[in-house]
Amino acid sequence: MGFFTRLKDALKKTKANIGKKFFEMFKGKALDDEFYEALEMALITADAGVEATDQILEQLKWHTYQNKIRDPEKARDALKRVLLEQIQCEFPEYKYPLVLLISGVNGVGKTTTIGKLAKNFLDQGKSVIIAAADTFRAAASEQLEIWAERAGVRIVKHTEGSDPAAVVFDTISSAIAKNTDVVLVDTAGRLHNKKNLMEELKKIKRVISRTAPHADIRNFLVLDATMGQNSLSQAEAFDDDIEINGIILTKLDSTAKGGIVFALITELVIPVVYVGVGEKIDDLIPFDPESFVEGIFD
Ligand SMILES: Nc1nc2c(ncn2[C@@H]2O[C@H](COP(=O)(O)OP(=O)(O)OP(=O)(O)O)[C@@H](O)[C@H]2O)c(=O)[nH]1
Ligand SMILES: [Mg+2]
Repeated sequence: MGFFTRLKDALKKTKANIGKKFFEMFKGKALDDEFYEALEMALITADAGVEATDQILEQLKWHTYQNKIRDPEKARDALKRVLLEQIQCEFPEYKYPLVLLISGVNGVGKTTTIGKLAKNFLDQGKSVIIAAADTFRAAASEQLEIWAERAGVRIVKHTEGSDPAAVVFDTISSAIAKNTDVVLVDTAGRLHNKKNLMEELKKIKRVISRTAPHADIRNFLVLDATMGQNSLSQAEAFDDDIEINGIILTKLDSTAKGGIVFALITELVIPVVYVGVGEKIDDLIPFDPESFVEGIFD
């Protein structure tokens, strides 16, 4: 199955929520206040957030006015264009060696995503090593080890309770020695308001830049799409502390509120890089704005 079909599948719930409303709205009615109210409601209930919703409405009004669109059928295409414009973001051009630091609050899907990323890079012919820098609990590195085995990549782990920055140091040293292309760093789930845990993450980040100064280093934040608007404050806090370059939005398949993508990109101005569309190793796809917009329409 191609990326688009899988994204479309994952967006079924969101589409049932938002797409159906779009369909009703565009059925032969006029582009009046009632129409715009219905659009506003559709976007807000899909968690697109007030800011993105306001901008989308304004853009659509402007667009239909400029192009003298009065027919709701034609407004549908205009809305597609406006929605697409709202979530434009470029997929990063990676350079190798590449280090991806993966962080996020508890249970959002960091470890699973690392497994999927490992497979993804392997499929592109890259060599991969994983740093088990969630030393908080023993089960964490065991879980990661299963993913590493599944993907068929190396993993560096220390004992429970050891310094995660030391795991990262060892992993990068091994990557340098073996000329490995990609280092994936799994970290413990942490609440963004826990100062000491955020300090630990900053330390990991410092160790990465010190030990891999010539690498392409990216800090990706994993957010759980089912958490809706809560993920915005998480992202802001992580961004303040470690400067986030990209978002991985997981569990898009488990929510009807995929509209969160609009809120994230509009309010944070951080690109969404990948979306998680299931629990299996191939269920991670590069974010493509066009497929996303197509996926929520009928
Ligand atoms: N449906 C669905 N489930 C997902 C996705 N990504 C992760 N999960 C599930 O989310 C749960 C938590 O995943 P983990 O990878 O353990 O999350 P984590 O962020 O590493 O958790 P901690 O290390 O405890 O902070 C697991 O049951 C995963 O299978 C996804 O894209 N879709
Ligand atoms: Mg984990």
